[in-house]
Amino acid sequence: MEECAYIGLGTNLGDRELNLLRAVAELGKLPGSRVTGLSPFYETEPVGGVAQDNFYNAVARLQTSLSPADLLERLKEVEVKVFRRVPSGHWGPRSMDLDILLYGAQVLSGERLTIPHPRLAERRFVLQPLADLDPSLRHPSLGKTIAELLASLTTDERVVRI
Ligand code: PH2
Ligand code: MG
Ligand code: MG
Repeated sequence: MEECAYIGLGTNLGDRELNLLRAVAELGKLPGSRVTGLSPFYETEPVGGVAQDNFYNAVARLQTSLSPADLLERLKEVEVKVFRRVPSGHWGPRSMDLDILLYGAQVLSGERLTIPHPRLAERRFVLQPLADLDPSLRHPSLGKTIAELLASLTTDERVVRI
């Protein structure tokens, strides 16, 4: 069965725009998957207290027959093999971070994978590009739309469309 998944992309090392473009191309090559939407790219202030360079963030929509666990495994493989991502400490700089934000209306919480992404609702750098793709999309456990979550954010982290 196919599902519609939303993947968050983030990079703050190397050529950030090229990294995003390469990551989208890699998503399109995943088995049983095709990219059906891509948000604008944003330059965003780092969130989480680690002093580091600004990120470029975007969100891609992926129609996929991969299960959540298989999709996660494939995304990790792209991070490591294509982007040579190395451990940089919790929330440190990264050449590419690929996170499953939503997977259809599924809600699951395991040791390796929690869907929806647990910090989705707090992050402007995720909500803004998600809203660009579909503002009426509903968060399956909070019951609010992406547009509502974005409107209720109280933080003012800078998110600039490039
Ligand atoms: N990712 C993090 C931590 N902080 N900040 C921004 N602006 N963009 C990110 O993608 C990001 C972050 C951990 O995954
Ligand atoms: Mg992340
Ligand atoms: Mg990640």
